[in-house]
Amino acid sequence: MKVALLGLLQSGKSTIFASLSGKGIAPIGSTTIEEAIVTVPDERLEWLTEYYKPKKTTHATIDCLDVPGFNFTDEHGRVAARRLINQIRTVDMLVLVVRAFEDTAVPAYRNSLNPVRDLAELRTELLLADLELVATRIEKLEKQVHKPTKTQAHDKAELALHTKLQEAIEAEKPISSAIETEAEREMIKSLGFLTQKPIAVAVNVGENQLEAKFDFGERVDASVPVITICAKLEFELAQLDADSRALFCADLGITESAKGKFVNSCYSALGLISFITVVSNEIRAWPIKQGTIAVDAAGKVHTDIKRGFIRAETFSFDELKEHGSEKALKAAGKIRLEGKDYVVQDGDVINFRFNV
Ligand SMILES: Nc1nc2c(ncn2[C@@H]2O[C@H](COP(=O)(O)OP(=O)(O)O)[C@@H](O)[C@H]2O)c(=O)[nH]1
Ligand SMILES: [Mg+2]
Repeated sequence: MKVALLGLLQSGKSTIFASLSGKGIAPIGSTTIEEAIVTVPDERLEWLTEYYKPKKTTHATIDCLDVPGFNFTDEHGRVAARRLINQIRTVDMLVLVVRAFEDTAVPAYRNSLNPVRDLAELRTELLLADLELVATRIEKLEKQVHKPTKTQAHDKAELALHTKLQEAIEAEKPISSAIETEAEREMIKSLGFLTQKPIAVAVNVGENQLEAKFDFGERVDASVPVITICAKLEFELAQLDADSRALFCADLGITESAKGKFVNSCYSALGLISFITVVSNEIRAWPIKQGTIAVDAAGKVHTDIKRGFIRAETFSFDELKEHGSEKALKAAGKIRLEGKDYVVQDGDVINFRFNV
């Protein structure tokens, strides 16, 4: 899963990226996209590792991109932003970072601090970038549909779809709101429209705003996760060892790490949950879409397991923790044998039975 951190100049993306990845902070003015693998924290895996003592524990990971800040206030900045936007069309989702922290040492975008306006500007620019792509495609298709080629019927359908998408964007609606069928989704898949992707919003707050809640009103759909992070503080915390970090967090009243918030917002925006396998001395978490059935979950682990699927021996992590041991769990009848169509739940610990 690939996630891009996007935002206006100096909103704190690189600082957030550094605290998530443990890497250094990209210098201000950098023009290249940085990439890092972020481990998904999961307390359940720590507990299971303690219990089963496997040789290896494998966390899920998120591939994270730090995209240089956009500056739409001049032509040079707009050109640079457009180039960067076209480089991230294959990512799975966007985390839009907006600045809310006050600091006279860091110049504010458009000379004033205004997270609501900044988010609106960012989203408008993403719409414009998609509009440009739609317009180019329409221009090409309009020529193509008149030719009696094998693809003529498909070209006509695609032209109709793009015309609908253009109308949506002109009404300031994201592409995602205009897609109605799987066939439509398939037709535009390779174009990578940014406003078709799930988003989360990360508000970068000051140290005195840790408790602040941000409401973007109707500008942000209720389904979009909005999180607050104090990037500067998180970066400092990331430099400490685990014990001192825990002390500082307790002192500051921080109950959830920036990494935890960030990962949860991504899982929520993408509709992901995790199941866990404990096999051949390895404990591993597997992210899947909510609603995935057992046989497809098996396919994530190995195509052979999917093909030879017999049953999914399943229990929930919470129940194991509650009963204290697998033996007690079994005695309580909490270990289930599920079939192919069982809808996998978050925190299921699954042992797939299969033959090949
Ligand atoms: N006071 C304060 N400064 C911050 C915070 N986050 C970032 N900064 C500063 O803002 C500037 C821009 O941050 P950076 O992460 O490079 O922003 P980017 O352009 O979005 O990547 C740097 O000088 C940071 O030290 C924060 O939470 N509080
Ligand atoms: Mg940066």
